[in-house]
Amino acid sequence: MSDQQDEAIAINLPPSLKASRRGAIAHLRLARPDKRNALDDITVEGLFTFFTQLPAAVRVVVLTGDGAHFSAGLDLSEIANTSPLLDSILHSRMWHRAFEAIQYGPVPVITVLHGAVVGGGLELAASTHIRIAERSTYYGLPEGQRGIFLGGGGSVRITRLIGVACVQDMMLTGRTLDAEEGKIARISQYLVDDGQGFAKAVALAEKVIANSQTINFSVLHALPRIAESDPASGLLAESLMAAIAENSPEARQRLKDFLEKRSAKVLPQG
Ligand code: 1HE
Repeated sequence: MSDQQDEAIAINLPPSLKASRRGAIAHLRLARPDKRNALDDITVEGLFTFFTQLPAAVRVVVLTGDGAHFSAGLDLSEIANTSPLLDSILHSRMWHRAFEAIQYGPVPVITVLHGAVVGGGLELAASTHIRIAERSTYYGLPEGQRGIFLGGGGSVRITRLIGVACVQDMMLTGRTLDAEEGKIARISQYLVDDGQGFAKAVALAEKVIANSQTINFSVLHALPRIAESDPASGLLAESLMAAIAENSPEARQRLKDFLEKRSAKVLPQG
């Protein structure tokens, strides 16, 4: 990534989101640090716009938050006044639509976490594929204390990541997890020192880009659905996906390269 220039991405985004591209890596920033990257409607809609309008040249997205915190979650000022029940349902469904566009979007998303990763901020992070936590990171679900419930898919995605019991503890007691606890709980796959998250994300992004697009697609779209289906259907879907993948021209070439000793061996990483 180092010898390439940042380019603008021609997608119309709200001021709370900033996007740029360097080669095949897009960098999307939550850019509302004065409100601790609280997610208001315009930002959530902007996330949907971004992930549904990505240029084809983008093969991976790195998501970060400006300022001292990744995200303080839902912008509470937007729900402070009562609204008709249906509006609240549609509001939550709007979040679902945006985060679905991330989880089942066109490319893998690597998120760099730091500071508060709270409520809807954690729901956003949970809809991405790889999470790198810097040591300053802490996780909270203060919905319980605010008298509200999860609404951005956390009941499904966060419980699948860390289990119902852990989410219940966080919501009932207001417990926060620090970065190490979050790694043990499997919120983040990586834990790095403060300030190191972006470089780590770029290094991982380059590995992701080196894969075949068929494989990245299957890991994003087939794998989680197979994991959630009944075992018999899952096994059949796995066989179908395996056949599609291994008969792709990319796989043929990669297998030949390995057998003719042109590609790297699998060695432990230091
Ligand atoms: C906000 C929000 C917000 C900050 N909505 N405005 N989320 C929460 O319950 C977390 C609430 N926020 C906090 O606990 C703290 O702000 C932080 C620990 C994240 C950061 O503390 P700090 O001292 O750095 O900042 P601050 O002084 O608290 O906040 C700076 C400004 O951001 C301030 O506004 P200002 O006009 O007085 O400068 C805050 O009001 C504002 N701010 N967080 C609105 N969340 C789809 S359902 C999801 C449900 C949820 O996400 S519930 C979790 C909500």
